[in-house]
Amino acid sequence: MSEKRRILVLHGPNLNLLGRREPEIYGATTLAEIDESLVATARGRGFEVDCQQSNHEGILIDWIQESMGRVAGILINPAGFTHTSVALRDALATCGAPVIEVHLSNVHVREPFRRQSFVSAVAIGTVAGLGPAGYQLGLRALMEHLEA
Ligand code: CA2
Repeated sequence: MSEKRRILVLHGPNLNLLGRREPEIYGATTLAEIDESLVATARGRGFEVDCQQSNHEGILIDWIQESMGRVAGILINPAGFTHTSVALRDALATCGAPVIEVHLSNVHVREPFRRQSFVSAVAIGTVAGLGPAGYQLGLRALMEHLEA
C-alpha cells in the first residue's frame, strides 16, 4: 500500500498493561483489542495501520524517525512521556507527518502535572478522556485530514 495511506500508531510506556491493571482508571479493554479495532476501521477506509508499543523513549523516537517518508500520519498515546519528553516532541515535530495525540483518561481532571503536554503543541489535535473510543475518533480525524 502507498505510504500516503499508511498510519503509524504508537503507544507509550505501561499501555501494554491495559485491561490487566487499574481498570477503574484505564478500563477493561486490552491494547490488543484497541489495535484490532484500529486495523479494522482503517482497512474499511482503505488505510493501513502499523501499531507499536514500547516502554522506552528512545525506541519510540527510533520508530518515529524510521517512519519518515513511509507513513502519512501518526496517532500516538505518549502515556507518561507526554508530560516529560522534549525529545519525543522534537522527533514528532521533525518527522513531517501530521500527528494526533490520544489519551484514554481525562488528563485535565487528574493530577496537575498531567495538564502539561510536550506533544500537544506539535499535534494537529488531541483527544482525551473518552477511553478506547478516543483512539477511534483520533484515527478517523487523521484519515479525514489526510484525505482532505
Ligand atoms: O490517559 C492516558 O491515556 C495516559 O496517556 C495514560 C498514561 C498517563 O501517564 C498519562 O498521564 C495519561 C499512563 C499509562 C499507564 O497505563 C496503564 C494501563 C493499565 C494499568 C496501568 C497503567
